[in-house]
Amino acid sequence: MAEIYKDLRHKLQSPHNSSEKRKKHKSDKDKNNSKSYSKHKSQIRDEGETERERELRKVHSGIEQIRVFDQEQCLEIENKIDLVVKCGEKGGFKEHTLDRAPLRNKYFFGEGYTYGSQLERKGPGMERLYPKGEVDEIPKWIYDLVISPLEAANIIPKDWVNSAVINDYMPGGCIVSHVDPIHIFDRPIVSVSFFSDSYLCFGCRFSFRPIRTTEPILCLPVGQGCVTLLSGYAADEITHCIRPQDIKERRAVVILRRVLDDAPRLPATISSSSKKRKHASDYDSESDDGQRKSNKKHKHRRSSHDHYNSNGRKHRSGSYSSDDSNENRSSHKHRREVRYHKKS
Ligand SMILES: O=C(O)CCC(=O)C(=O)O
Repeated sequence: MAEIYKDLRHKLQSPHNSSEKRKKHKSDKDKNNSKSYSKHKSQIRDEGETERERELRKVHSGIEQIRVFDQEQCLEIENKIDLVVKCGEKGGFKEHTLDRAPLRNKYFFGEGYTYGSQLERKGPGMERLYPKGEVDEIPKWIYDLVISPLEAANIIPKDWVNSAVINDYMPGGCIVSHVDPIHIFDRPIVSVSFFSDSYLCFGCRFSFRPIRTTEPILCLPVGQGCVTLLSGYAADEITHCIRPQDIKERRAVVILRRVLDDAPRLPATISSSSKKRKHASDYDSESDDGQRKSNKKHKHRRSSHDHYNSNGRKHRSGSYSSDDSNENRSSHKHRREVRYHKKS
C-alpha cells in the first residue's frame, strides 16, 4: 500500500502529470479569456480536482512510514502493553497517566496535558502540560523495546523522546480529528501501531449521534509494527483521526513525541490541589512486569477526546476546530522542520 502512495506521490510530482497539464490548460484558457458558461463550469470542476490533488501531495510530503519491528518484537511489545492495561485496571497509575473513554484508553508517560473538555478555557492553543511528575515516568520497556530500536535506526535522535502515549482501542473506538498541539509538541510525531492493522485518516470532519465522518483526504494504512512519522503539512495543516469503522479489532499505538522546552505548563499548586494522585506508584519504570500492588479500581473519567466536535481541514480564515487544538501556528512555524536525518 505504501508503495502505491509512493507511486501516487511521484505521479503527482511529475511535470507530466495530469494536474500539471490541467494547470497549463487552465492558464491557456485564462489567456484566451473564454467566457462561455459551460467552460466556466468545467474550469471550476478542474480547479476543484487540482486543489484536492495538491492537498494530497502536501499531506504525503509530511508522511514517512518505515517498518522496523518484526512479528516477534511486536508480540513482545504487545505483551508489555497488556501489562500496562492490567496495571491501569488495578488503579496502578497516577491520576493523569490514564484517560479512560468507553472504547479507547490513553496512557500518558513522561508528560501529560489537558485537552478537549478537560480544558478550563477552551480554544486553540489552550492545552497545558501537567506539572512535572503528575504522570508516570516512561516505562523502561518503552525505552528498551520501542525507542532504542528507532534511535538505532536513526529514525529519532538519541534522548529526543520525552513523552510516550499508549492508545488502546477496542473495536469501534476512535480519536476525533485533531492536530497535535503545535505549542506543546515538536515535530515529527512518531507512532508505532500494534495488535492489528488500521487506517490513520486525514482531513475528516466528525459529527455525532450517530457518530460519522466526512470522506477523508487520505486514508493511510497503519499496519501492525509500522512506524509513522508526521511532520510539515501532515502534522500542522490538516487534522488526523482514527475513524470508528477502521478499528475492527483491538488496536494499540505507541506515540513518541518531544514536548517543547517552552511549552506552557499548569502551575503545580492549581493542578495538584484539584487532582491529587490516587496511589503511590509501584509501576516502576525500571520494572519490566509493570504490576502494581493496589487493586483499587480507577474512577471512570469520561474523556472529551472522543466527544468533541472537530473539523477536518483548515478553514479559509485559518482557524481550526479540533479537540487537540492548535495555535501559534505562525510563531512556531520555524520549528516545524524535521531537524535530523530520517531514514528513507
Ligand atoms: O492511533 C493513532 O495512530 C493516532 C492517535 C492520535 O492521533 C492521537 O492520539 O493523538
